[in-house]
Amino acid sequence: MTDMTRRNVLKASAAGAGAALVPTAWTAVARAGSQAPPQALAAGDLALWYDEAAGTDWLRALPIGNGRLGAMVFGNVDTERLQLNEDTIWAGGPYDSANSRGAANLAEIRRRVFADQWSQAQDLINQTMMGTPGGQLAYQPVGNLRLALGAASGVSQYTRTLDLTTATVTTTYLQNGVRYTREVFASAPDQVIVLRLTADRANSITFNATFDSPQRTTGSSPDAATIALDGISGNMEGVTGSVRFLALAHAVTTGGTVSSSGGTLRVSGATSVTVLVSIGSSYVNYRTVNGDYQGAARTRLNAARTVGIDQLRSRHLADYQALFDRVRINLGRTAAADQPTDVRIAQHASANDPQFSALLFQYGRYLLISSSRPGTQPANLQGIWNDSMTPPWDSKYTINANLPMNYWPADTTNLSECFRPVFDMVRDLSVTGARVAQAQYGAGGWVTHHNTDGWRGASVVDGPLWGMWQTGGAWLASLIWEHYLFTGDVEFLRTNYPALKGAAQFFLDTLVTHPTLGYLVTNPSNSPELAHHTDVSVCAGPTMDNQILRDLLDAAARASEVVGVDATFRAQARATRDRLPPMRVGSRGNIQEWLADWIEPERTHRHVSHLYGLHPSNQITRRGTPQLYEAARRTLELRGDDGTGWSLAWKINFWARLEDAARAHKLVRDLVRTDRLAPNMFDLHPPFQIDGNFGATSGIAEMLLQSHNGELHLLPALPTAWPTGQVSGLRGRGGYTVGVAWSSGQADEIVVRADRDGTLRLRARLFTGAFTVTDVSDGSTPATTRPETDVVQLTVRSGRTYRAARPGVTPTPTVTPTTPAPPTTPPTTPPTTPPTTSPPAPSGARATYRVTNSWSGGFQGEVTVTAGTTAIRGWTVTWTFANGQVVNQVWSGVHSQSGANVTVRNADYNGALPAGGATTFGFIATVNGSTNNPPTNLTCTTT
Ligand code: FUC
Repeated sequence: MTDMTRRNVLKASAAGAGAALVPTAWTAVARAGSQAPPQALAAGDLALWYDEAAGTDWLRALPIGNGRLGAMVFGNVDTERLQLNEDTIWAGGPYDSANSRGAANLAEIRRRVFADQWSQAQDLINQTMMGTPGGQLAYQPVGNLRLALGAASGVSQYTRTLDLTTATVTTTYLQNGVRYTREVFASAPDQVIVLRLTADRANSITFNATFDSPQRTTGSSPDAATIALDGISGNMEGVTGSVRFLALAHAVTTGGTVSSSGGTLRVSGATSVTVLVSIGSSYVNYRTVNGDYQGAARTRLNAARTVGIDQLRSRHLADYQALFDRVRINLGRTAAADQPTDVRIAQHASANDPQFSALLFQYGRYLLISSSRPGTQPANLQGIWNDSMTPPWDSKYTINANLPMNYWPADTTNLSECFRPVFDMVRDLSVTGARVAQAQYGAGGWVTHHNTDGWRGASVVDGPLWGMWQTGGAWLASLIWEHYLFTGDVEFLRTNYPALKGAAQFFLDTLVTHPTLGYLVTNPSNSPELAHHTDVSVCAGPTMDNQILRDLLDAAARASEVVGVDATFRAQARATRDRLPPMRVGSRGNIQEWLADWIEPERTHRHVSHLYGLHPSNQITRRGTPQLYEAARRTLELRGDDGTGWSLAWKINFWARLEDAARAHKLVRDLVRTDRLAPNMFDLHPPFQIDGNFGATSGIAEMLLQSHNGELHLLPALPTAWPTGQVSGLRGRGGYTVGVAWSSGQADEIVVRADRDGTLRLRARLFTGAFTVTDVSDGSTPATTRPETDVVQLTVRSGRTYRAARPGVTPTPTVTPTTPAPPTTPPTTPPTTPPTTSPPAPSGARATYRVTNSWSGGFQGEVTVTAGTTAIRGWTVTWTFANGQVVNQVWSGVHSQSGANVTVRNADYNGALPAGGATTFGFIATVNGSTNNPPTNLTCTTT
C-alpha cells in the first residue's frame, strides 16, 4: 500500500477524504472442501488462519505485541520476516508546541468568528495560533529481522494461524518430508519477542538471520550467538531525531551450530531454535530521551536467556489469558468458518457467518491487550504496528474521534488495565497543554487540540480547518470519570483529579458569552473537520464542544466531591455548565451540528461529531430525551451509512444506542468488506487505521449490553443474525460483570456479579414474561420490584452473583463470570466509609428532598437523611415523570456524611424537560437498600 504522508492526506481530506483514499479492494476465492485447521478448531474458531504466506504484503502479515514491542509476522517459507516496532520510537525529540503569538490575537480571532468572517478568522489563526512546528511527529519502525531459510520448493500442507486464545502466530508446513513449525509470541512478563522453530527430523533447521531498517542504523555481532541493530529515530518537521534504540536477536539452539559475525547470525543443522528479540529505547518520557537503551535491551535479553522456552511460553500464556479469557462470546457457527479468514471477509456480504462477528469482537480485544498495557504508550492510530517512516497521519494520536474510539472497548469488554496508558498521557498533556493554554489563550488549566504525539504536542496543527478544535483535552480528561464509573476506584480518581480539574479550568477561563444567544461558548473551535460553509470550519460553540463540556464540567464537579476538595471551583463548574447551549433540533429534524441551523456542504461526511451525545455520552437517550433521540436517528439517516472504517465503526455504536439491531448489524457487515478490512483483519480507513477494529468491538459490546443510563440493558440491539448465543464477562457502569445466554432472539438467562453494594436495575425483554431471580451465592430469592414492564430492580451486595432466568432454564456455565473482577476495582465507595450492618432507610419521614439547581437541560436533587443513618453502602437515585415513567437513574454522584446526617447530592436528571413551565418529577432515593417509595415529588421549572 502506498504510504500517505500527512500533507498528501491533508490534500485528500480537503478534497473529501473518503473518495480520494479508497484503494482497489483485494479479492480472495473460496476453496472447495475447505476445513478449518486443527489449530483454529482448538481455539474454538478464535483464530485467523490462512493457507498461504503473506509474501510481501504487510496487510497479510499477522500482528503480535506485548503493549510495548510489536511485530508483524509474515510466515513465508523461504524467509521469515518479523517487522519490528517499539512503542516509543518517535521521529524528532522533545519540543514545545506553544505559539506565543496566540494570546495577543485571540480577541480579534473571536471578533471575526462572531462577525461571521470565518475565512478571515482562519487566516489569523494560520498566522498566530499554529503550533511550533505546525505539524506533529511520526511514530516510526525499528526495522526487520529476516531469517533466510532457503528455497520454498517441495512444500505442502501450509497453514498460518494467529490464535487469539494464546496470542501466538504459528506457521507450519511439510517440506521434503519434514514438518516444520514456527511459533511467534510477544511476552509481556519477559519483555521479549520469542520465535521458536522446530522440525520433526533432527538437524533440519538452517538459516541466516539479519536485521535491516529504514532508520539510520548500524548492525553488528556482539557475541557468537547474537546480532544487534543500533539506531536513532528520524528528523522531522525541523526537529532532530533523538530516540536511540538497540535491537538484539539471540539464538539458542538444540543440535547443529550457531555463529554470528558482521551482523549475520548463522544457524546450521539445528533440531530446534529459539530466537529471542529484545529492544531497548532511550525514550524515558515526552521530555527526556537519555535512557540507557543498550542496557535495557541487554538486561531483558540476558534475563530471558535464563528462562527456557517452556517457561517463556507458560508465563506468556498466564499473563495474556488472565486478560483475554475474561470475556467469552458465542454467536453461533456455520460452515463459513471453514474457509480461510481472507476468504471469509471477501464472501461476507453473501454468507451467513455469525462467528465472524465474534472473531471481529475478540480480535479488537486481542489488539488492545497487545498494544496497550500499564506503563506503555497508548495505542496510536495503528496500535503499535507500523512499517513506514512516513506513515499515514504520522501513526500518532488523533483525538477528535480515533484515540477515544481505541479505548471504547477497554472497560466494557473487561480490559480495565489496558486503559491506563491513556491516563498517563493525560497527565503529560496537562503539563504541555498548560503552556499552550497560557501562550495561546492567556488561560489557566490546560488544553489539547485535535492531535498529539509522543512528545505530547498540544497546539493547533495541520491548519485551522482540522486543527482549530479546543476540546481534545476535554474529551480525554472526561474519560477519567467514565473509567471511574466502571471501577469505582477512588484512589485512581484522586490521582487523576488534578488533570481533570485543569481541563475544566481552561474552559472556565476561556468560554465567552455569545453576543446574541447569551450562552457560554468556545471560540474559536470547529465541529471536527467539517466545513459549515465552503472551506471554513471555524465557528463558536459547535454542538460537540457543548456536549463534551457538559460531560467534562460534570465530571470535574463530581470528582471534586468524591475527592472532597474545591467547593468553590465545583460551584463555578456547575454554574458554567448550566450556561452552555442546549442541543437543538434543526430544520431537517436532525440534531443541529452548530449553533446556527447550517446545512453542511458535505452531507455524507465521515464525522458525525454532534452525536457524541448519543454515543459515547448519554445526553441523548431513548427514554430520557425522546425528541433528541428521534433527531439523532434522523441525523444518521441524513449522513448515510457509508464512511471510513472508523466512521462505520462509530455508526455501529450509534445504531446500537438507538436499539436498532438490524441497522447496527448492517453496519457490522459494511465493515467486513474487502475495502474496509484487510486480509489480516486490520481495519481500513483506508489505509490501515486500528480505530475501526476497536470501534467494532465496542459496537458489538453495545449491541449486547448497555449501561450508560443507570441500568444494565441486556441485548438492547440483538440482530436476527445471532439468534442463539452466549456472552460472559462484559462490564457495566456501577461495577457489574455480566453474562447472558439467549435463544430465539431472547434472553434465557442473565447473570450479574456486583463489585459493590447497590441497587441493580436490569432491563430485558425476558422480564415481560415469566422469570425467576436468584442470589447464586446462597440460592435465596432476593426481593425485586418492577418499575417498568421490562425492568427488574433489586438490592445487590458486593461480591455476590445474581441470576435471572426463564423458569426451567438450566444454568449455562459459560455465562457465569469465571474470573475475578479487575484488580483496579475497589470493594466499595468510598473506602473511607466502612460498611455498616445497620440498614437505615431514607424513608419519607426521615429524609428531606429538594431540587438544588435547575437549568434548561436538567436539574439536580438532594436527599438529606437526618436520623439513624451511620453510613451509606450503596445508593441510587431515580427520576420519574409524574406518571411514574422512569426517565433517568443515577448511580454516580456523591454522598457525604457529617455525624448522623447523610447527604446524597448531585443526583442529576440530565434529560430534556418538557417545554413550558413547571414539571413534576418523582425523586426516589435508594440508600443502603431502602427506598422512599412512593416517590417524593419535586417540581422543576424550566428556565
Ligand atoms: C481524522 C479523520 C480522518 C483520519 C485521521 C487520522 O482527521 O477525519 O478520517 O481518521 O483523523
